[in-house]
Amino acid sequence: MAPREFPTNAGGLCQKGWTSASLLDHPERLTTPLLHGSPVSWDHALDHVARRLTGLRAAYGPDAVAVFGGGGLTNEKAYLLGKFARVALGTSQVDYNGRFCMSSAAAAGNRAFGVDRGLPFPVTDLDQADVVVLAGANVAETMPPLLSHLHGAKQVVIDPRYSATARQAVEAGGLHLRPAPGTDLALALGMLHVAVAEGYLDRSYVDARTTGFEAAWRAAAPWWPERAERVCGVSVAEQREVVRLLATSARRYLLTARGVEQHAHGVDTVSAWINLALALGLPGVPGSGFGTITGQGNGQGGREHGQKADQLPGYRSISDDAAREHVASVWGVPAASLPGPGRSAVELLGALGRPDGPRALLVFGANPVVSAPDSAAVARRLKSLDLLVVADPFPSETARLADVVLPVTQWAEEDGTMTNLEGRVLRRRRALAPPPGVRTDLEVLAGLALRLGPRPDGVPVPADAFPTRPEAAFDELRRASAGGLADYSGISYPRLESGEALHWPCPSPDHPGTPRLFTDRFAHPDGLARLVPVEYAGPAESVDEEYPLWATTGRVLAHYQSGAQTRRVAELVAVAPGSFVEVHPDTARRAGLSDGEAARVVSRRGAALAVVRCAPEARLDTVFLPFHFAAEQAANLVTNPALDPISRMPEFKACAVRLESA
Ligand SMILES: Nc1nc2c(c(=O)[nH]1)N[C@H]1C(S)=C(S)[C@@H](COP(=O)(O)OP(=O)(O)OC[C@H]3O[C@@H](n4cnc5c(=O)[nH]c(N)nc54)[C@H](O)[C@@H]3O)O[C@H]1N2
Ligand SMILES: Nc1nc2c(c(=O)[nH]1)N[C@H]1C(S)=C(S)[C@@H](COP(=O)(O)OP(=O)(O)OC[C@H]3O[C@@H](n4cnc5c(=O)[nH]c(N)nc54)[C@H](O)[C@@H]3O)O[C@H]1N2
Ligand SMILES: [Mo]
Repeated sequence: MAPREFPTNAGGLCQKGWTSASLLDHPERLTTPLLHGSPVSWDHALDHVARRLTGLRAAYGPDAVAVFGGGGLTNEKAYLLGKFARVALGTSQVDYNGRFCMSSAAAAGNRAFGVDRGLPFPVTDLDQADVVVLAGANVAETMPPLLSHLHGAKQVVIDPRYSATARQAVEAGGLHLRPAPGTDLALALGMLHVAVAEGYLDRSYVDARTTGFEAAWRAAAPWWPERAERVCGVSVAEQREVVRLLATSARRYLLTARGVEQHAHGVDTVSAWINLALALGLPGVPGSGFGTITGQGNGQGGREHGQKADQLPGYRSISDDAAREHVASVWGVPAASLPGPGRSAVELLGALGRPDGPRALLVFGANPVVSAPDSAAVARRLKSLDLLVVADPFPSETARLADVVLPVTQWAEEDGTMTNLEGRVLRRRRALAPPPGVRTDLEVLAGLALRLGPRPDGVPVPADAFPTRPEAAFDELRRASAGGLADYSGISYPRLESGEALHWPCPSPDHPGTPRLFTDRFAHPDGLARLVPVEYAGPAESVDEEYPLWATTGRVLAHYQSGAQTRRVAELVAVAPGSFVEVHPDTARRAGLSDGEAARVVSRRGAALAVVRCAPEARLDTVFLPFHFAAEQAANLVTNPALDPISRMPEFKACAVRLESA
């Protein structure tokens, strides 16, 4: 399908898309492997890595070697990376940066609906919406093509900042609700209270399609909207107005993103919003719905194929015996040889180099020195490793700490598939020849597997276990996913190339795929969605005299993620040259600062440098920092590595800080 006909973004590309072509022949592009900073041949580099890995494995056992993947990797890479960890290395220690990204929405979606797919409906359904509530989603900057699907709707934006999304909503006659960071759970409880107290509960939907309402209501009953207002700062009138809009409009949607999730209680917070959606009868009803906006290039597919510590392909659990049997049979190894669940991303990074932790780390598609919380501690742990290997097209901050850097291809230079927020599998075609000297991630994995030799435990690894042809990897992924929640077995390269729009589950070659989930039943065995009772707890740390302000972090239009790529594009750097701290002018003045001055944002972990950007619409108690910048400007020098107990997602969106003049 020509990009222009593509329905999700109607051929639209954001600024990053237009300029990313300049990264393909960028002067800083890595084109030769590096060993301790010096260029070496591929054979030399891979031999060295394999020798060190086998040595560490022999001395300390397979869990001494860890793997860190990325949600930007294609499905084929994510699949083979997880398999490489479990089969070639035999380690349980594999996780990925998607843990930072959507894991709280995934966990809440699984427990409410029995399956986790960002949008259980095509994004074009939003075109007909009467009202769309966006909680913690700054789509005007993070997914601009989505805005074109919202133009017909009244928009309600729930965000502590007056974000670009909030601004365009208000200018179009919509609403902006401004809770303090980390207090959405109280707000959602207050709004559920309003829904029930004011007679908006959709009783027939709740009875027919859900279970758990009574317990969820018992938890929300003490949350009079006045009490919610005291905690989150959103007025009773605004709570009532939004509940009324959601309850009385014909076509209504509630969408969440990272602002709701990246908290120490992110899963319960997403659940609180889902409870409200269920009480009002949104999910699985044509013309209405609940959804989560995905993030990374392959945010959805990246979490389905087994690069997550607790998962096997097809969105299976690594602790489930039947799942282990199935996947082991596809892999040609005994199920008992598959390791159990490993450490989650932040815990894995925190364990590196500790006596009980991994001594070597292989990184594919992540830049945790910039993107992980409490990043100074992460850099220290990486430096304490016996061996750090980074595969990347660019010398990222993480690659700069590596013993061995492996130069790999990037998006336009290779074939593969990605799965978008609608669960739709997209074929990505090679458009350009890679620079001489670089290899694909699949070639790197195959080259390492070959050199690792037999496993110490004698488990034979099939000779063709690591195909380098993306289609061969995909065909194996299809078999591994067959029968799982994310069943790709009916999806093939020829079907995708013929232009079919295929959304998983697609269990057979003649199955049309599933653009809309939940229309008849939810994915739990009884077909019912679950409301989950949730309690408000608030951020993991508190503000006090020393650290009187909340800092929240996020994105700007011009930069992508850790900035490893976008900070190298001159046009983007011209637009957004460095970090800033968005702050109310009175709050800045109280700290002795004014617009344009250099500030230090100090937390209990460390300090980041940022230029003051005064925003009269900001909350007095909250500042915002983008996380795209590195070195002394890195927002993650201040963030709190506190984890959600279920998803193990870190609290990027709320930590206590003070401002100082720099
Ligand atoms: N330009 C650009 N686009 C991107 C990316 C990028 O780096 N740059 N990254 C991609 C990726 S991986 C992702 S995950 C997505 C993320 O997409 P979004 O989730 O839209 O992006 P964020 O800026 O992280 O967070 C969204 C908003 O949450 C708000 N927020 C903070 N705390 C709270 C809270 O407690 N409650 C509520 N309701 N809101 C809160 C922030 O103020 C922010 O405006 O974007 C994707 N698109
Ligand atoms: N404070 C704060 N921190 C955050 C967030 C936040 O909102 N606030 N958001 C979090 C979120 S949602 C996310 S998704 C993470 C993402 O953060 P990161 O893990 O840092 O993600 P990227 O910057 O995309 O890093 C990807 C790296 O992989 C390289 N790369 C690109 N394509 C390929 C490939 O095909 N193969 C290989 N081997 N390498 C490739 C890139 O050059 C880059 O160096 O950051 C998280 N960190
Ligand atoms: Mo993300």
